[in-house]
Amino acid sequence: MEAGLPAERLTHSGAPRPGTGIVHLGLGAFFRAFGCVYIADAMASGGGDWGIVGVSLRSPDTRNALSPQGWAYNSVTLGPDGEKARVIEVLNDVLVAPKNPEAVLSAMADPGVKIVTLTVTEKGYCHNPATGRLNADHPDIRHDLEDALPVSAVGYLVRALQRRRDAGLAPFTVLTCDNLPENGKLVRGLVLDFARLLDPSLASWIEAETRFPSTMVDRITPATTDADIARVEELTGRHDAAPVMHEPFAQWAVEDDFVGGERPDLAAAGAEMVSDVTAHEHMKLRMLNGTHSSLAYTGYLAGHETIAATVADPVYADFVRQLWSEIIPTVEAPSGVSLDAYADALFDRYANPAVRHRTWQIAMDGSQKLPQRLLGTLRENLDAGRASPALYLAVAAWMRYVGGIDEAGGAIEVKDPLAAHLRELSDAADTPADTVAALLAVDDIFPPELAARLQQPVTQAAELLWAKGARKAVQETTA
Ligand code: CS2
Repeated sequence: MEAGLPAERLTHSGAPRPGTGIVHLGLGAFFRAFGCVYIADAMASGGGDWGIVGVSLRSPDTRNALSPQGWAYNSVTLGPDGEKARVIEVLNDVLVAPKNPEAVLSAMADPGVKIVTLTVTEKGYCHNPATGRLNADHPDIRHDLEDALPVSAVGYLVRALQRRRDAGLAPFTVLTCDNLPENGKLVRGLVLDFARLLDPSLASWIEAETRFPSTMVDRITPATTDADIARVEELTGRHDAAPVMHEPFAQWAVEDDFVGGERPDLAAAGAEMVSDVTAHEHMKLRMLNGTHSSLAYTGYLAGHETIAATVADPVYADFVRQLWSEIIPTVEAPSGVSLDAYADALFDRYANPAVRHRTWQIAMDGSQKLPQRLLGTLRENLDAGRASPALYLAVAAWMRYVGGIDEAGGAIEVKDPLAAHLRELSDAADTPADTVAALLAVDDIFPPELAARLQQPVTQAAELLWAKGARKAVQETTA
């Protein structure tokens, strides 16, 4: 490219657009780097009208960036030896829910739409992370029970299913792609909880007619930065206002349980269609997300900016291996998978220096992540009488992190729906033991019976962490 000349803008190629078969709620970078790519591949090989209408539940930024590009964007693979860009043209439109909830509901109630996919993050389900049940006191849920134009994902699902039932249409399949255990079952429970409060006959119809397959999704996708946008422009010669950046690896295991069997040919795109995804989900949530969060809190406190930088520190490389040795005894391997080989592959993925995945990004929303990433593993180890020093340290590091002050006395920008409450509890505590006691009492995260069993070992880890700092504590815990 000649310096000084503005780059040509990326636009839609003009290839015929498929009809819309999918509405996606929560159009973040992850789904554009993952689900959209699988669905583009599935259509390339098996055809079908599986174009996607994306919905942003909060901000108009993605819509504003993609609209002038005709909804096309680059999916950029961050290989250890270079970047490769591919244009994805699978979006037919992007809607901004708060601006036009009616348009979202009518898209979801369109007879051509067979599937609603979701990536709304853990907190987007408005549930109690400790129990997995709908939080009926959540302000968004209270709003959605009163008002036919919803704001929450669960509200959109139920109100759109209500329209379909009233119009005599079949329901859509609800395909959640968030990192929650048995995510299909979970969202089914939340949808039914909400529908029962709204209209019990609707709940019975949903229960009988709708399908909620569980899925395990995996592709590391750091947030796109301005520097990424500039590099992609250099790489492709065209300006893309919203590329997505991701590692080469991708894995999607999907329960093959769709309304009327209608779905894209995901297997042709490399997805594993299975009858029960629980083993895949447990393995991934505990071994990947569990270590991700552990590295994020302990690594951030030691000043490591990214996961790659964290595991390049030999002390942390040993720590993550120790974590896997504590986690693996609780994981049942999916058939044909070696958990040791899975851990080795994860290490290589973390170490990829081209993926600049910030510890701060992963540290976000810990209150919503801890139960499925760390606490289930800890409970099973406690039941079996197995020691888990590295996992206790990870929980203690989360407690230190949500206190909002780093080891050099600087402020931490803690992003979490419970941030203010956690900070208050932490500020009121004088010692590491007090901090641990106060935070373990938050029963949205820690069921009381588990909290009681965590008290002593997490306090011990916290005392080490407060006294020695994260890096030293990691080192001593691993030795
Ligand atoms: C990460 C995940 O941000 C996080 O909490 O642990 O987004 C992780 O990168 C993906 O689940 C990988 O598939």
